[in-house]
Amino acid sequence: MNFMTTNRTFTMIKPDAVANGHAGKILDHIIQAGFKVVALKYTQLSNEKAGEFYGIHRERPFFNDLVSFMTSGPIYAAILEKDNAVADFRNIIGATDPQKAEAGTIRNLYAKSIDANAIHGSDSDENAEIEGNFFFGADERF
Ligand code: 3AN
Repeated sequence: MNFMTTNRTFTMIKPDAVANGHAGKILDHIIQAGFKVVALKYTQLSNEKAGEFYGIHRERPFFNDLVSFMTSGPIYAAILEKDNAVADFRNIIGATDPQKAEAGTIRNLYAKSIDANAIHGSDSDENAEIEGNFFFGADERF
């Protein structure tokens, strides 16, 4: 097991949350929950990059909508550090469908729908490392 990755996760504050002016509050929520921001980037995904990032969902009916949505405006991408980062972060963002997200979670507070759901969080240590490397070069993450 790699010590560095077990304590890290990857997130994107999605275009809906950025467009609605929620990025600052969401970042503060994350920091207040005990996560340290170890890499941060404001960027907009191309169709190609979004398709690659969500490649696992390519055959799903919502794939095209997901790519259009994720390329519709700028996002914040970040690598976060905390003990038990992946699971703890999934807990503070809440369920994929904001209607099902527990009160006080980021999706409950800031998301409107299952596609425009404000935030992404890696679902495993392995994906956290892949996704972090996808957005950040070796000189941008420490
Ligand atoms: P999560 O982001 O909670 O890990 P995933 O990885 O299953 O969820 O799905 C990736 C993204 O695809 C979600 N964040 C959401 O934007 C979108 N998505 C997932 N399931 C659906 C669905 N049934 N309908 C529309 N969009 C979906």
